Amino acid sequence: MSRLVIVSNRIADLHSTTQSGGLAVALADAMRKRGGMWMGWSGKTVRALPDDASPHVEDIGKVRVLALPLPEQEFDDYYSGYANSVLWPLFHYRLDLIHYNPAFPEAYHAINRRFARALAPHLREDDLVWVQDYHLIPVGHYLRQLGCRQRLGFFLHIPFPPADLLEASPEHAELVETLLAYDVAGFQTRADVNNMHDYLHHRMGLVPDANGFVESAGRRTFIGNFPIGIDVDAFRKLAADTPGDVAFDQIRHQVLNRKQIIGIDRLDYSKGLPQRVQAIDRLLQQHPEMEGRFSLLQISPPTRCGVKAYDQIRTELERLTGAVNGRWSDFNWTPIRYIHRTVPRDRLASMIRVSDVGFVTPLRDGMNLVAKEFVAAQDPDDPGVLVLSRFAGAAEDLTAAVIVNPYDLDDMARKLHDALVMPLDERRERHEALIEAVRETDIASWFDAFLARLEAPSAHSQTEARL
Ligand code: ADQ
Repeated sequence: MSRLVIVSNRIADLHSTTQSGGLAVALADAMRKRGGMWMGWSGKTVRALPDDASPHVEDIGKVRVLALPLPEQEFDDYYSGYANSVLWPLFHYRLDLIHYNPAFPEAYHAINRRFARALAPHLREDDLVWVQDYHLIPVGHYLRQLGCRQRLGFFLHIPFPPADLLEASPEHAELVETLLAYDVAGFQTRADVNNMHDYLHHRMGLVPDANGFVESAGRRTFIGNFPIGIDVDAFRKLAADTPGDVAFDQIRHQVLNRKQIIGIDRLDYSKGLPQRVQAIDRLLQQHPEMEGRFSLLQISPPTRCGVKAYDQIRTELERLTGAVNGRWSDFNWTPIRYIHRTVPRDRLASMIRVSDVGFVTPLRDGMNLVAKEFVAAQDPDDPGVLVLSRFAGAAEDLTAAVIVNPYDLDDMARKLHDALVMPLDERRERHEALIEAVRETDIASWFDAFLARLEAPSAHSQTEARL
């Protein structure tokens, strides 16, 4: 078995199993079992650093960790700058929120070059290298420049936008070209793959063959979708254990005949949080009889603080929540409970299980693991209802959810009402189809399918085959 080398901006904590992010935990588990090498930013920035700085090397169990410190200013321009103020809004179709500065792409490339230079001397000939996400798109290209002939794969966790939008970036051509340095370029959904194909075809004259390969500069790159998922049984187990105070809250809701809607998202403008709060307001306007009959529990930890668009979305959400609560609350009921911090995973899972509706309404999302966590956590005998935005990648496979358009408040309010009063038979029927889909696209199948593709001989580039 070839050694697997993961490259990501952050390295998951391989010592601990109590982290908050589902994906980081799942990847760390897989690496602990399989063994391999993991390279990422060390979490530390320093004033100045030579271009060929070496990473700190540490063996944790079967995993060799390469932790790279990065220079302060360059890191800021790469991370808060290009990655999160240019690529994130651009790839989430939000051209209006792009904040561009020519220093950003420069730093982005400098950091990607640093990653490649620091990694190359540690690679073995038959390693499988798997680069994660939008922070590190050009790493593969720089590894190739250094003469690396290993099989290289890349997975994009966020959406890939249509060509017309991508072209708003001055660097669109080189971003796509650097993706073609990999043997496998993986995306979340069929829609993302179509967008990539469309760009290749209409902007570069490259047409993928019937097996999904595109050939450019003597290299064949497989382009395909690998929908990410969760560890269904682990999450289900986590959810089944209800802490006393969560159970008490559930009983209180039952006694008062009150349903609980739950929303869980980083406080990000892509998640459609203001629209969600406005939909609650619209529901109460359309159905005054629902006053006191439900509440929304919104859990949104802070994220990317210091980036202007994130500070703005926080202010907007707090203003809207205050306004809607002020308008509808009574002395013994508030329609929205809002928690602005990270919640331990076991607690989060049990809060999801005791909820009647999962309200997942991103304006655009690569996949959205919360939608899958909601399905996994439900009691199959008395399951809650998933209300899901059509613009979440998860909607491609979770077609048995109640699908909404987050830009259409009337549609959201109407369907949220349907979800709150949905009869048990229909809830069970939908849940059966949903849990099947969530199992089919779980984290193990994502991991295995990507690696199988990367290992497949057909994924080898012609250049490599000739050498
Ligand atoms: P995210 O944008 O972070 O991920 P998501 O897929 O929903 O979005 O994953 C968030 C994870 O964090 C979930 O496991 C959730 O339970 C957890 N989480 C959220 N709020 C929390 C809180 N308050 N406390 C504790 N845990 C919390 C990116 C892409 C997604 C893609 C994933 C994986 O934007 O589209 O699905 O990567 O590829």
